[in-house]
Amino acid sequence: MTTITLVQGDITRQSVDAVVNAANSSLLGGGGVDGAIHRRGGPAILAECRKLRASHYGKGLVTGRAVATTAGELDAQWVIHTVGPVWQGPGSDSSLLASCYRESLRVADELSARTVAFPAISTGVFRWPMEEAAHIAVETVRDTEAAVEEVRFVLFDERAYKAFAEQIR
Ligand code: AR6
Repeated sequence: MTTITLVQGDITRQSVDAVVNAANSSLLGGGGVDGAIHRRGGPAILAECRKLRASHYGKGLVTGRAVATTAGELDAQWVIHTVGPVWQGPGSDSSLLASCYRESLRVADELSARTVAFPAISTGVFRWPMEEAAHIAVETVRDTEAAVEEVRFVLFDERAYKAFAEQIR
């Protein structure tokens, strides 16, 4: 059974087996968590992402899917890159956001990762409303059968932390 924990802070400072990155389909970096992970993790992560683009992921990573690379200099073994959906307003398809959590856990299980840190996927540049994103994140992790022992949601600010805390009460 997977235990859910919450931390307010910077995901690049966590000691875990796998850190999940809220990437974009290019896999070649960006702002937000993605920028922070590549900055602190160093060039080894981008080098592996480029190899993925040159092999199985020629067109990039599809929204809702996940793929792992080294974690470079982070205090983790792997970064699991996933691409969240962009908020399109009310009626946006939340199944793609749920898929990010499910697919990341599937990849984590394949790697035998026991501890996995997630950011609040899609709630920054991709604009998904925090309360709804927190609900989808927690519900999906709860409903997913995984061998992962700990899912740690790492929330950047108090607003995000409170939204997730509301979901695990
Ligand atoms: N640790 C934990 N959470 C963070 C950190 C951090 N160091 N930095 C930001 N957050 P975002 P998205 C929070 O924009 O919405 C990138 O350019 C942030 O406050 O990183 O999925 C990618 O390349 C927010 O709550 O990801 C894509 O193009 C959450 O992480 C695009 O942004 C997610 O914000 C992905 O957008």
